[in-house]
Amino acid sequence: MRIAQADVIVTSPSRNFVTLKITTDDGVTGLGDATLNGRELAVAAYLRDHVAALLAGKDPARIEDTWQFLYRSAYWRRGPVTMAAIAAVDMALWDIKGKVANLPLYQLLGGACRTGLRAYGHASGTTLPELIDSIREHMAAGYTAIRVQTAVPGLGAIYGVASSAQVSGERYDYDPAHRGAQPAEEQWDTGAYLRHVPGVFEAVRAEFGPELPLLHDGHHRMTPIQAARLGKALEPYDLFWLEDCTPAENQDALRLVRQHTTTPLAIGEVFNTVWDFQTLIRDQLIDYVRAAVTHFGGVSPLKKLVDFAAQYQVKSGFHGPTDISPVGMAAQLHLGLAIHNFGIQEYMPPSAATSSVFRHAFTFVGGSLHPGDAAGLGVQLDEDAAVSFPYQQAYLPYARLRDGTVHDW
Ligand code: CS2
Ligand code: MG
Repeated sequence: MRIAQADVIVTSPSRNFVTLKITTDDGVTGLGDATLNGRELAVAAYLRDHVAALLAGKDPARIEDTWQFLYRSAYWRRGPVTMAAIAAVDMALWDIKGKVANLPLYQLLGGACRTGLRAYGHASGTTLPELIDSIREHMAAGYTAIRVQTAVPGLGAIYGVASSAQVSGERYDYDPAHRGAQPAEEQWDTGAYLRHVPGVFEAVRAEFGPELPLLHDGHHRMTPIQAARLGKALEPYDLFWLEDCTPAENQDALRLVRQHTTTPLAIGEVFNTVWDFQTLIRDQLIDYVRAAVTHFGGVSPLKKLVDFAAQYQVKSGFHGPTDISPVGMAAQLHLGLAIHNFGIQEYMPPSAATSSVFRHAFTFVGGSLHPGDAAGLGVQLDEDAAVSFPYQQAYLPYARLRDGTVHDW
């Protein structure tokens, strides 16, 4: 069997997605997610103009060799665009291997370590009553773990609050990236946020009691000492995790946070290689790895990451927002089912339009996800439906402080 063709499919049901479809000379196909929010076309071009031709004639069964070839032969390594492109090839080859073996991917990765994968959902509110309603809605939808995001008094639209209207006028609801020629600018004030958030968690705990797992995303906005302060202030509310509390290009920054708080820390959705995690894991500075299969180079390197993390009792918490396509989500669920150190899986259900393009075998029942037992990844792409949703330019917002300084969004 040889790879005959590699096609890049860009579609926009509710939001933009980039998918690689590899077809073998026997007619077996494999899918891979290459979606990089707000920079989708860069990865599509990387695949179309530089990778597709290199795959023709290759043995699809040699996944690791192909991964190493794409990573090393490019000379220029790492980074979100390169690693999303390599990820799509890796996922597609694992999909093909599963179909050839007539086995679901998780069986090829060592079989199931559990019956299903606990998921967490995104509750949010501009006011406390709205937030509490949103938590109830997610619990009614089956979620047994809830991420809590809240508006901050005195600030307009901020990350993670579904009902707040962005500068563009659209709600955040489904996806933070908004269609348009320019990114939306938001105002940010870390002091106001730090004064507001602990009280919100106090109220949520008072309403829902001590057991409900609660998560919060700091979304890279605090300095290490601010993150330490928030982590400490949230300790009484026993969070499942505080995520992306500070930008972690400088991994040592987490030492200061760790020094001051026992609130569990999750980091890594913007990371692309194991080296971005090396110090964080080796020195026990985090508790969950947030990498996403699509931005981390695929199933092969993500498996190596969680195996490395397992040695330090660090668990998985794979990134799973709307900009990870159902192909990427399926790949993460197969891996999550097969690894021992599974922690939790983020899950925002795909919209009806997205599911009309990506028909997926994975299920969400009673708060638990399962990849299904279809061969390979278990996702089919309806190319006619995909064509009916052409690409639309969209950007993630960005933030400025009150004095106009650009800040992490
Ligand atoms: C977020 C994401 O889900 C999360 O944890 O950090 O929604 C993130 O903002 C988007 O994936 C960016 O594209
Ligand atoms: Mg996040």
